[in-house]
Amino acid sequence: MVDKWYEDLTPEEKAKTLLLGNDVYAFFHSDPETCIDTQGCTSPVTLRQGFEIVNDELIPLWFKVFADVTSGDPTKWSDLTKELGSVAANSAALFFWTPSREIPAALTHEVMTLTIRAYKDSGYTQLYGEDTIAWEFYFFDHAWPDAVIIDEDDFEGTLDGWGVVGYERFEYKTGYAYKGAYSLNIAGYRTSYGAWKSGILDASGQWVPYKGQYMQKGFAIGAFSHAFAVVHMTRSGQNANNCVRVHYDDKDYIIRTGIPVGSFQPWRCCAKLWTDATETLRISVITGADGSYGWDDVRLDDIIIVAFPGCPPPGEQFINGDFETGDLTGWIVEGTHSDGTPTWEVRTDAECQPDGAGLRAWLAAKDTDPPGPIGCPRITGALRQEFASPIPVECFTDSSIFKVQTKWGTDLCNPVPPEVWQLEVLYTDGTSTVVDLSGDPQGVWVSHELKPVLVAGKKVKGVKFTATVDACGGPGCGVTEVMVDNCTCTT
Ligand SMILES: [Ca+2]
Ligand SMILES: [Ca+2]
Repeated sequence: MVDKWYEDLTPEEKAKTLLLGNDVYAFFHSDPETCIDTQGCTSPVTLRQGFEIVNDELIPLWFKVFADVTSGDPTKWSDLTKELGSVAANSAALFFWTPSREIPAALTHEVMTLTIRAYKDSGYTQLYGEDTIAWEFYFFDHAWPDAVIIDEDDFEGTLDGWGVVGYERFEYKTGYAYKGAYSLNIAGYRTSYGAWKSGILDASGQWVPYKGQYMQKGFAIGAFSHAFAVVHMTRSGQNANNCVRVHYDDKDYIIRTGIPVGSFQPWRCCAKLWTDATETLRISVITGADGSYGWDDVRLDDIIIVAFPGCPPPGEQFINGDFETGDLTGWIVEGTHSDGTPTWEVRTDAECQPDGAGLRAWLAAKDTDPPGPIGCPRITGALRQEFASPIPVECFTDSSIFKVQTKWGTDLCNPVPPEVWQLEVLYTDGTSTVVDLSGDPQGVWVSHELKPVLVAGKKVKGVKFTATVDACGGPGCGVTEVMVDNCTCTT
């Protein structure tokens, strides 16, 4: 099965090969960086990593795989240890390691030390030898609210901008679609006709896609923290373990087994991409079992390039946080007065902060608004702003600023405080941190520091002010009012 001796491997191949003894090796089927798009999966997901164990010793050996989560949450994993069974002397066998992990709610990066041990007995007590490799996992869901779809191609009557090098057939056709009615059909030549093979043997003797044949497309990916390619594939000739090879620049990932297991037909294969650059992504597939079967074609569909926010570039994240444009540019108002005008507006304030023209956002009930439970006209309105891209809480450092200034007041002749007066820090998962402003002293501007209230692990989407106020003053007596000014956020 193995077509090279360990001594013949390249340094790159040796780095990915475990050496359990002088004549005992383990070859992994995929590169030690696994990306999993959990969209549509039920928790926990079962992963599948194949590896070939070669036993060129003169005795049979028994093998066991262990994994130690060195960065991440080991309590979310199960079946990290597996007894694989034996390999006879001068033989090789294919094994699958199938751990499970609970699906996380946010982009998760975990690192393991994977160890394979060889034993001289079926009870796994007499150690023959062992070796380890660091393995990285990325879990994400391309449908999460903070996921940014850079590109999605499902070949519905178009090649969606993909070009091709080396394949004989490269066209959109009906059938085998993951999404819509069409998928991308790729096929190569018969090797007997003297053309390139789409598959080559790797160090373990397994077929992998040949890098010289590929489809390609350029992508500009901005300053995100992470980006991934998600590829759906089916009808892969006769090689049940075949998947795709994703390469760009000097990166070269081989992703061969269906991960996660059993959830998808076709298979879903994911790879980590670059960020903050424009590069050409290349995808190679094996057409047919090993490239020698001729017209065994494969079908790809729904290729998604998805990115997740990183820390924003330095600078103010609020638009018009001081309202000095004189209007509510950058802000979204929820609610209207009974006369149809928006609940929040921009007004001057003699006591406003000394910025610009002294303008601030303002809400109070109008005489025409319907009466509330205490008989006075009442209004409820919200003022919201969402940042250009969500900000992970981890981006806020000691030198970051995230604060707002608020004020509420009534006339002394009828001092009814706001029924509701609050600020929410909004997160991408739909939750928020509520800061109750109703207890603030009346009639003075209060600065609220928001960094201390942020919840670790979340991504900040924006802020929202909500007030319910009554207008109980008669003529000349004024109203209960709430105000916002000087919102600033720099990471
Ligand atoms: Ca399609
Ligand atoms: Ca202002």
